[in-house]
Amino acid sequence: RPVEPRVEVLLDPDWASGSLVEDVRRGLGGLPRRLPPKWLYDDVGARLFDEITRLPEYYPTEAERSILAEHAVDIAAACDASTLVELGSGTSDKTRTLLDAFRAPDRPGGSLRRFVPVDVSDATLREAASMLSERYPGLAVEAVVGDFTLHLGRLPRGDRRMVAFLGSTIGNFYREERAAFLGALADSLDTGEWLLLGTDLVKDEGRLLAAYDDSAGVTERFIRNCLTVVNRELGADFDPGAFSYAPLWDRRMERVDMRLRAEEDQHVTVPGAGLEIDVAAGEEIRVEISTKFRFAGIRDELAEAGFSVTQSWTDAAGDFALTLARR
Ligand code: AVJ
Repeated sequence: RPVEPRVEVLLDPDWASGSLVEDVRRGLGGLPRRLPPKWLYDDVGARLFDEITRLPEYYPTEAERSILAEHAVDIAAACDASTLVELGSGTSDKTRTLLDAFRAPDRPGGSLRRFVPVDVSDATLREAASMLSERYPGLAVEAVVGDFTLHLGRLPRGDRRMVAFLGSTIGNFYREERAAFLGALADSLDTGEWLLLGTDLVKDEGRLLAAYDDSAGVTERFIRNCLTVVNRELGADFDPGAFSYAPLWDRRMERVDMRLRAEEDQHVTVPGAGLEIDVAAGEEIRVEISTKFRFAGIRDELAEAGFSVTQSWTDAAGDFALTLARR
């Protein structure tokens, strides 16, 4: 009989609405207007993102998957972790490749004992957790419903852990946010514990822009969906059709910057946040950035936070990197 997974809930039920109100007040109330990308992922947004990962132009998902397929065994052999923590685990799709390698009976460091998936989506997490405890008998699955920007200090301790942060989600953070996040992550780990970081790499501008401005228009719908989320959750009256999608490659910061541009002057009320704003034609809302990395930068940022890089792997085309680092 499979062991039931343990699920610890660190998010209070009001978290989503509470922190959305703050983000909207601060981000849409001030200039330049901003909305944090975590509000892109309601049910509709999560489905659209899933669609993005299957677009011909969107290479990162497949690139990371191929690195894992090729090198999961090497990664498992290069570290002595007996607990795997995955931040933003979602459906734990790619994780299975890692788990297979870490669970192999002939793994040099011994078979993995525990898996800790962390995600904000309670339902997705429970489903993934029970699927995994059935698939890996003897593996202790201790799921955490939490926000990895808030709850790093409350992850289960003991055993030697490896934290996996995949998908280049770290690219969503601005430079200062990245430093704060990596610093907090380093603080939450003990000496000798591990980080496996997925990062998309700097490449040809044409391919980068195509990946975030696909011909089927899925990315545009995904980005514009944040206005629908604010309308629904906070009773706002954004007219999503009055905004156009304006992605750009910021050469200096080496990031794709996804923005919505107002096509006409508009007055918007957001009752749930006690906010009224005038958005002038041409004004932009910054919704998401996707930073692209270089090896030297990854190494330096990790070092600054207190990690030293052990090894990196890329896909055959050199599009994406997985970096193993030690606290
Ligand atoms: C989930 C943050 C990795 O930046 O590539 C994809 C999100 N946004 N297309 C990325 C995203 C638009 C994605 N991450």
